[in-house]
Amino acid sequence: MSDCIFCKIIAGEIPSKKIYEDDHVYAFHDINPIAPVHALVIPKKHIQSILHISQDDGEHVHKIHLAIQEVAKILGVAESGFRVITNTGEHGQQTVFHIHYHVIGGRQLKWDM
Ligand code: DGP
Repeated sequence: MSDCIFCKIIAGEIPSKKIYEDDHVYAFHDINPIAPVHALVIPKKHIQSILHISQDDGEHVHKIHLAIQEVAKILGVAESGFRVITNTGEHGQQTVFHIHYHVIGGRQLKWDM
């Protein structure tokens, strides 16, 4: 989508700090981290939110989870643990409407972060 900032990041039109990339997934550091580790893992396919995943998106969803494993290992939080969050819609405080998985860790997290 031409007006989507995450599509522009995937295309290299907006700079980002890449952590991991494969055919289906791009992962990069969040611009506004809330913890020592705060990555965003996104499908290269533009999917608006968790509510917009279709029956045909199984490979994207699978590859995102495998990429999250890789990101956790690369950033050194696979052993200590981390949290994965997908904000959805207004009450979920979703601000970028290209589905993304926050990978947060590097410190002890509480339920209210
Ligand atoms: P959410 O509230 O779940 O939609 O989170 C969107 C996240 O995206 C937020 O934590 C900040 C991050 N973000 C927004 N614009 C950019 C950008 O241009 N670059 C990077 N690296 N992160 C961004």
